[in-house]
Amino acid sequence: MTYPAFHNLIGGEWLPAVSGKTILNLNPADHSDVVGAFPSSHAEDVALAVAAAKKAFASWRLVPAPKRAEILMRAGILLQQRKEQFARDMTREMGKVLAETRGDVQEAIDEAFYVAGEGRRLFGQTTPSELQNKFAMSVRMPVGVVGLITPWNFPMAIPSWKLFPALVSGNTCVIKPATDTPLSTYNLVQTLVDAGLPAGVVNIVSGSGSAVGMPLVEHPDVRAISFTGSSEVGSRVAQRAAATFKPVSLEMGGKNAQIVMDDANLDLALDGALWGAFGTTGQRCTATSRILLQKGIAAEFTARFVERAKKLKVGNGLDESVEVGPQVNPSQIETSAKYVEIALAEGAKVLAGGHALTEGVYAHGTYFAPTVVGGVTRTMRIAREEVFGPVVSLIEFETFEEAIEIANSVEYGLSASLYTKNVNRAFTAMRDLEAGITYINAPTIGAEVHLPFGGVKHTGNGHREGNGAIDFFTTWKAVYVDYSDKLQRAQIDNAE
Ligand code: UN1
Repeated sequence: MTYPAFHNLIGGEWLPAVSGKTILNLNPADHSDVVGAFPSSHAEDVALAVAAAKKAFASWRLVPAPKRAEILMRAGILLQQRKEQFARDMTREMGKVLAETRGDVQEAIDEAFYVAGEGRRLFGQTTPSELQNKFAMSVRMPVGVVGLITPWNFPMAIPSWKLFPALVSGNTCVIKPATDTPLSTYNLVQTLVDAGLPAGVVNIVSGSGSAVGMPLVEHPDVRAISFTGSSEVGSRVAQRAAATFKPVSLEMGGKNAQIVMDDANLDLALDGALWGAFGTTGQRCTATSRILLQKGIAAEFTARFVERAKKLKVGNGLDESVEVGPQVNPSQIETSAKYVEIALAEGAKVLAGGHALTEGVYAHGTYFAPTVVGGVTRTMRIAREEVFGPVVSLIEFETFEEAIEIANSVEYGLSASLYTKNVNRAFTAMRDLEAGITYINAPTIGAEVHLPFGGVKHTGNGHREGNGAIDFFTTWKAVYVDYSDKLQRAQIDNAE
């Protein structure tokens, strides 16, 4: 079988890894389908890319921000034209269904148009000086070369969340795509190049986290790191980056809860739970991983939810009738299976699924049946640890206060949702749920690009993507202009 070979993008040139080695990108729906060979890069490739980015920074930082933004605007228009092809490429390399990969490309388009507008809005402040005939202001400056490390579950949207705000702010970038899904990053960056991005402004280095990610984190000429991935790896990234005082933006795990109150619109709550738990095969940081059910509706909700979960059509995401695609790779299947086992050992019950699908049309892919685990209590591991697969736990509660307490009892805090018709409870939940994103009468997934995206506790370290990313990718400079023509000493000459 023949398949294309892709190279790293360094200083505007497509180059193989210095090692000459490659990693195969396989279709998770059918492992005999090879999407392409991508470079297996190492520290020496990272060094070349960082040097190219450093060189390009000298001129890119001087391009007026509205002009930088025009390139993003053109890239957004090109992405619209290429949406269908890029969605198909993404389904082939990542597995999620076409409707969702179209959504992923759409999120990059939305981000392009949103951030392009920011090119004329990189506002600073002006403020009175304490001295006469002196002017004071603050100006946003780019930070320099930034390193971007992105995950496989949103292979175009998440790179766009990082690349576009970094670029409009005047930074140059080295991006390491996830090993499972490099093609979508290539498609995105090729689009930026076609839109007029100068050589060296964005560089791609493909390879594993240890061989490429860590050298990028440790490189002395990289001024900031933006990482999306697991909390375990994020913690290592932050510790390594601390050695060179790099700011790090971390977006990590979740254990998101949907709370359903007795007074909720049950049909709506069921639709939301099904989409939140099994959309993207459960492989979103925002996925619904716990459904908290008030006693009065628990039995009916459980029966109807289980019935619908069992009916979901699992298969190749390129088939438009399929609702749930494969998991991205065998190790994700192992994690799902492991958590089912742990849940059973702790006394929970599998109400639907609970196993990999390996027969017939599933034989060549990595499929896991949509899984509902019932009888879960808040202390079980399945109720506290991130699974990142199509596995959801049902937990029952008596009172609203108890529901909030259970929702908040995990170490993560990305997304949370409450279904109720009671406005007082809705506002209490908006205040008290420990989550960076909170939904009322909507599922835990579906954040829009122009709001802050990120979480509290072990989900993040305080930074936000979306509305907030430019704060990370710029640094403030305070500027004073004295037009008095004499030495004026602050805190001294103007003192009483
Ligand atoms: C992620 O789960 O990694 O809010 C990102 C959402 C999407 C982004 C998810 N817009 O579900």
